[in-house]
Amino acid sequence: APKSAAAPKPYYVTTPIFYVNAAPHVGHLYSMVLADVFKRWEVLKGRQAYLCTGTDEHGMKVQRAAEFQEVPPKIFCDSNAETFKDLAHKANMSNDYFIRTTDPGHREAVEFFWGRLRERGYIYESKHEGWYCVSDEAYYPENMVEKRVNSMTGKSFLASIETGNEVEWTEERNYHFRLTDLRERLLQFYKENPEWVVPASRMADVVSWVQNNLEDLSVSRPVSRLSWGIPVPDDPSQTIYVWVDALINYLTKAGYPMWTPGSEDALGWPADVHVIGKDIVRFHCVYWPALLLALDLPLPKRVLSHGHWMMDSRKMSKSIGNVVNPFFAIDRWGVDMMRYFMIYHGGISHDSDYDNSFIVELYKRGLQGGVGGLLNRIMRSKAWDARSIIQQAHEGGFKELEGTLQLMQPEISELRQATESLRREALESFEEQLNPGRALKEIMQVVFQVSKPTTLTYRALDHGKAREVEAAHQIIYHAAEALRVAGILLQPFMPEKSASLLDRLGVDLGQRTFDHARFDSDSAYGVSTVPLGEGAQSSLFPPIPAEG
Ligand code: ME8
Repeated sequence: APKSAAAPKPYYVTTPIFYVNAAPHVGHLYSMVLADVFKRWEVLKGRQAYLCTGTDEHGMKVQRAAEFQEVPPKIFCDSNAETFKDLAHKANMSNDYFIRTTDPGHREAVEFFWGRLRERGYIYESKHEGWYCVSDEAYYPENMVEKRVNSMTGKSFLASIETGNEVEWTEERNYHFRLTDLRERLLQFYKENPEWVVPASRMADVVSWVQNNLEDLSVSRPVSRLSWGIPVPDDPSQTIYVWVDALINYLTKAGYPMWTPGSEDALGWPADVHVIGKDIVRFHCVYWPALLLALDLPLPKRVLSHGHWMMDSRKMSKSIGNVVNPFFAIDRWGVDMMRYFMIYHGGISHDSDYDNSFIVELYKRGLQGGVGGLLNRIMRSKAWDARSIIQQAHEGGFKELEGTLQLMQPEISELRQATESLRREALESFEEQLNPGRALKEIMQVVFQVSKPTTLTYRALDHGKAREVEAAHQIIYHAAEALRVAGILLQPFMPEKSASLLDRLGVDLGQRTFDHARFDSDSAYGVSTVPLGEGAQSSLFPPIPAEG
C-alpha cells in the first residue's frame, strides 16, 4: 500500500556484529547500550524504531579459534553467539533482531549482493599478495607494516603499525572489488556530508585514506585457506571475505534483497545510525559506502564512532585479555547503574578509563544523592502534600511573592527555564550531535540545579514558617516538575529505575511520553502508586553494600 507522504520511515539503529572468537567485555556492552538508548529515545518520541545487534561468525579468526578448541566451527559459534545474546538480554537491550551471519537468510542476502556486484562489473579475478592480519581480518600495504618484538618471548614478528597485531604474507588468486573506481564518488559524498561521521574530526582520516591509500579490495580467499564462510556463488573454490559478509548484515535485517523499488525503507533502510567503535571506522566509512554506491543503494544516514574503554591505559581487548566481564559488572552494580555509568562516563571522541571507583562516585552523587534525594524531599515529607501543591499550581496558580520573598522570584524563574529548555537541549544532543552522554549530563544538570535552593526551602517548611509557605510551595512545584521531566527523559537510559521513579512520583503510565517532558504538562501526579516504604532497602537507590 502506498505510504502517506508524511509518515517517516521507521527509525533503524545498529551495533557492530561482534566476533564470536571470545567472550564479550564491557566495550561491547557500551556499543549495545548506546544503540539501545538511541532506539528507546525514538520510541519515547512515538516513532516506530528497529534495533539490530548480533554476531560475526565467519572468517579466519573464528575458524582458527574453533580449530584451537578442536570444536566444529558451527558448534563453536552456536555456543558463543548465545553468550552475546544473553548479554543483550541482561543489558535490557530492546533489540528487535539478533542477526548471526550463519543465518540462512543472511547468506541469501550476501549471495544476492555478490551477484549484483558481478553483474555490474565490480568484481574481477587476479593474483593477490600482501600482508594479512587475521586478528584484524584485513590486508595491510607494505608501508603500514613494521617489525616488532614480542616482550614475553623476545621473538620478532611483523605487525600492522595501526593495531600492533601480527601479519602474515599471503599470495593467492582471489576476487577483487573495484574500490578504486569509486574514489571520486566517495570523495564527493564526504564533501557533501561532512557530518556523516560523528565525531566529525574522524572524517579527515577517512578522506585522507581514500585519497592516498585506496586500492582494490580483495574480497575472497581460496577455500584451502578459508573454508569457514560463505562460498563465492558459482565458484566454490573461493570463500567470501568476512568483512563483505559482515557489513551486509545491516541490509539483511532491513529486508534486503526482497525490495521493490521504493520499498527499502519499510524496515528502516537506510539505517539512521550505525553505532561502531573507532577501531572499525575504515570498514564502515570507506568499504561500506563503496559497496552500497556500487549498487546504487541508499547510504546509512550517520555513523557514530565512539571511543574505547581502557584498562591500565590500554584498549580493553579480547586478545590482550585486560577485560571486564560485563555479566559480573551488571550483577554487581545493577543493569541501570551500568547503563548510566557507561553512557555518562563513556567517550565518543575520547577514550575512557574503566574504574569501579568512578561507578561508586557517579552513583552516590547523581542517583542516590541527586535523583533519590530530590524524590525523597518531594514525596516523603510530612510537612506538605505534593499532590495538593501540584493541584494548586494547575487550578489556582501561585500568588506573586511579597515583601522580601520577591527576591526569590528570579531564582524560581530560573528553575522553570532550566526544565523548559531541557527538552530542546536533549533533543539536539541526541539527534544532531548523536551524543546521548551529553543529553544525560544535561538532564542531571537540571536535577542538581533544582536540588540546591530546595534544601533551604524544605528546612523553612519543616519548621512551619507560615510566611514562607507560599514561596516554598512554588519551589516544591518546580522541583517536582523538574524531577518528573527528568524522569521521563531518563527512560531510554535507565528503563527500570526511571519507571520506578515515575511510579513513586505517581505519574500515570500514559503521561510518560516525550510530549509530557514539558513544564506544566501534567496536573494529576503527586501520589505515589507504590509504597514509598521505610528504610534503605526500599529506597529507589539504596546504599552500596560495603566491600566484603
Ligand atoms: O570488529 N571499547 O567485531 P569485534 C569500546 N566483527 N568499544 C569496544 C572495545 C573497547 N575497548 N572493544 C570492542 C568486529 N568494542 C567486527 C565488526 S560490523 C559489520 C563487524 C566494540 O568483536 C566497538 O563497537 O572486534 C568495536 O567497534 C566492536 O566492539 C568490535 O567488536
